[in-house]
Amino acid sequence: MASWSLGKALKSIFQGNTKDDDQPQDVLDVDVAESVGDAAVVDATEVPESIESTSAAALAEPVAEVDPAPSAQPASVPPETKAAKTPKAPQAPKPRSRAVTDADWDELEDTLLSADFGPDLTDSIIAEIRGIAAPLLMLDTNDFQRILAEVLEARLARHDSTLNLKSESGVPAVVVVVGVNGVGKTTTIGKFAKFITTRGKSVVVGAADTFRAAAVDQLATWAERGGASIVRPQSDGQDPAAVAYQTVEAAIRDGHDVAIVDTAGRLHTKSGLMDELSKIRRVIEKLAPISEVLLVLDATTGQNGLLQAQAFVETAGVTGLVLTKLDGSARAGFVFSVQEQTGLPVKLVGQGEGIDDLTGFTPHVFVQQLLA
Ligand SMILES: Nc1nc2c(ncn2[C@@H]2O[C@H](COP(=O)(O)OP(=O)(O)OP(=O)(O)O)[C@@H](O)[C@H]2O)c(=O)[nH]1
Ligand SMILES: [Mg+2]
Repeated sequence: MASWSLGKALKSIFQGNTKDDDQPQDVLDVDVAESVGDAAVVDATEVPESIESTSAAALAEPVAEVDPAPSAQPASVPPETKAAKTPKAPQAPKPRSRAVTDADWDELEDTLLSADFGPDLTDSIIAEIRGIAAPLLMLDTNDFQRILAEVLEARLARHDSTLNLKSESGVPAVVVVVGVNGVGKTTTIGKFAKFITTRGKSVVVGAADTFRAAAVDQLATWAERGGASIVRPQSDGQDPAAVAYQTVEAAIRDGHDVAIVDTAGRLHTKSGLMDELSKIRRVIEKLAPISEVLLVLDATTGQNGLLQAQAFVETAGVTGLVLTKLDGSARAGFVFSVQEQTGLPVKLVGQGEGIDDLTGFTPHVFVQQLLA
């Protein structure tokens, strides 16, 4: 687990009143919420009725914070206690406004760079925040946090994270999962299957990673955890495209709602292996349209992940990204740069090795978690 946290680092920027401690504080106390809008207006916690073509917000529900149950009241209250007034809760002091200093901007720059935003994105985010902050002259900590959150959220929201899982009568939604070796494809398929089956849809997974015998058993284990059926290769090392075809065929025959095809990890630089993905797609499309081609990226790989993304986008017809291993990683900047540089939306986020450690991607929820 990383000891450095982006959320804490971002929160600590623009704290204190180093420059203006001696100035009168009510000179210009701007309520930025009115000027830039309140970043917290979106309710991302609504659970859609159906997962078909639904926003991945459903997967991203933050665990509702529930107030602890009120403790039982005593049966009778002594008279002196009845008369006693409830002491007022101490009020948090109002944050004091001050100008943003060069030191604040430097701190923000260092923080974003440390979190893997990369120099270009860091510059552009800071320029945007400066543009909003400049006319306001004096800000307090809350204003600064709100502007930061709004800028980050708006950038993420430029991309549509809606998962396309529409199945038509007799034709399943087909999802193909691709990526380099070890990024978390098979694990993600298990978690994704669980999410879908939990919502009453049936799933079949196809073991089109025929490269390693163990890969089939690994997928079988995840399929069982996720409540999905599995189509295995009919012989060792069978053509992956044939397994993909049989998977969709079985989905149609058995009336499954969703078919998810696992593929072998492959180096994005090996053109022969990349061509194999095109073949898998062509063969599937003889039976059903492909709803999603999800590229899984390991969020801890940083810039190399971007190179992978560019290669897969060209050859595999990727429709969305899954970022795995974001748990315990300080590299949230990767999420921003990968979306901006590939133009592809992040649709799912893996945050652990457990069956439930997959969430959808909702910019508002993601940024609130970052700044928490
Ligand atoms: N911490 C963490 N580990 C993950 C996550 N997703 C996958 N892993 C781990 O990453 C490792 C590789 O996962 P796999 O699902 O086998 O990856 P793969 O892409 O299918 O690998 P190949 O089929 O060999 O290309 C396993 O040890 C997983 O437990 C995640 O979100 N967080
Ligand atoms: Mg695998």
